[in-house]
Amino acid sequence: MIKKDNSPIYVTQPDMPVFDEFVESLREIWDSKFLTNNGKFHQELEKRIAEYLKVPYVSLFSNGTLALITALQTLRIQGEVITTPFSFVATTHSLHWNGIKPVFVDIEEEYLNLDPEKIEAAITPQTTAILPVHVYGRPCNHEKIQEIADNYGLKVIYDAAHAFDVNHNGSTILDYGDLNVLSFHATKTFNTIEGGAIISHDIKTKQRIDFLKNFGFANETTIVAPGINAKMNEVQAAYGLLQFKSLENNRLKRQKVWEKYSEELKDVPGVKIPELPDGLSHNYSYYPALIEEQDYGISRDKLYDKLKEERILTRRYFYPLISNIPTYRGHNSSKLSNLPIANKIAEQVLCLPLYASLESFEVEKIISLVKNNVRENFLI
Ligand code: T4K
Repeated sequence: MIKKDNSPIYVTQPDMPVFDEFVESLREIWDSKFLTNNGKFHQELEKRIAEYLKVPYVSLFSNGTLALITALQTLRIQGEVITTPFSFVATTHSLHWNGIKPVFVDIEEEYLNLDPEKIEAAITPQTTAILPVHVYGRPCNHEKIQEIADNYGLKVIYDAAHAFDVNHNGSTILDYGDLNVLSFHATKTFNTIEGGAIISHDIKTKQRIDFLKNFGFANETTIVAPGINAKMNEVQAAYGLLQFKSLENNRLKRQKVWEKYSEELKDVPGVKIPELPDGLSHNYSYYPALIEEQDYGISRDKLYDKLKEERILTRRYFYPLISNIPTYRGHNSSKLSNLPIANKIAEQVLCLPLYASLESFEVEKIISLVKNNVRENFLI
């Protein structure tokens, strides 16, 4: 069966607010003639997000990448930073834009996050911070990471781009570390078209973040740092506020798709679904499946192509591995021998479509194609 209008099934689709309500907000912004620079909608959105996520301070940004770059500047991070190669390129690019050397450490096979057991061996006198990523919203081993950071006097900035509304053992994972960075890009479970935020734990830090994202202005005539322009505008903020109306409902819809995939794919030879840790209240933002060619019969890339032929546009998040792209592959820590697990996972991972408006016939179609490929190859 093909999608009704023959359009492709994307890996993700934005959750949209009600159009007429967005038009109403636009009218209000239009009439106010206040379009950006900490306007009414911006202030309200910071407040709403802080309440919803139960975090102390939120600073909104025009996108997650500028938020990451600014988070590093906020804490004056320099020298070397330990990070994971298994992420979206923006994680390491944020170091590059600050003149910081990334030092890649391998990931855990089970959770796909930075392996804390391997961090200490990568620390040098130049190391100033750790930049882990909660990949697909799966929490890092924060206790162990914090213990190492405390022992060596390092800062911890979490790239929490995928971790909006994820709680572990009853509290938000945005409590971990010194700063947390969120992305509100259109493909995220909470989106402001483009957007992002830094979550901080005290008002002084929030103030510094807010100066840095506004050219370094502390007031009309005082410029305290060479800040950048990374402000979220009123249209984005108004759009974000409308998302709260459907957040919970959309999460439940994604959970249903997640559970259906997991139930149907759990016994398919060569398809491994990384489990979620106990005690997790998840946002169900991505559905990574690991395709093991030997048992599945065809490679991950062949499956990707076959699904594409059927207009199902899955994504290989995160391939290529950041450490293998030309900008970073010259680093010592980028060697294959240093990152065997990340390299293996990057060759196997395929993210299946997952979003609230994905229809059940579409889910069925994806499942049956994934199942049929293995049957065809082994003639079972
Ligand atoms: N850290 C991490 C760990 C991240 O994953 C990201 C971003 C960042 C930092 C940086 O945050 P931002 O600066 O982006 O706020 C997408 C997103 O652009 C990117 O935000 C995201 N991670 C990354 C994982 O995914 P692409 O290059 O895969 O996007 P694109 O345009 O190919 O879209 C993916 C699919 O979504 C397409 O198949 C079509 C569909 N789509 C996309 C857009 C933009 C829609 O249906 N509607 C849309 O408006 O990077």
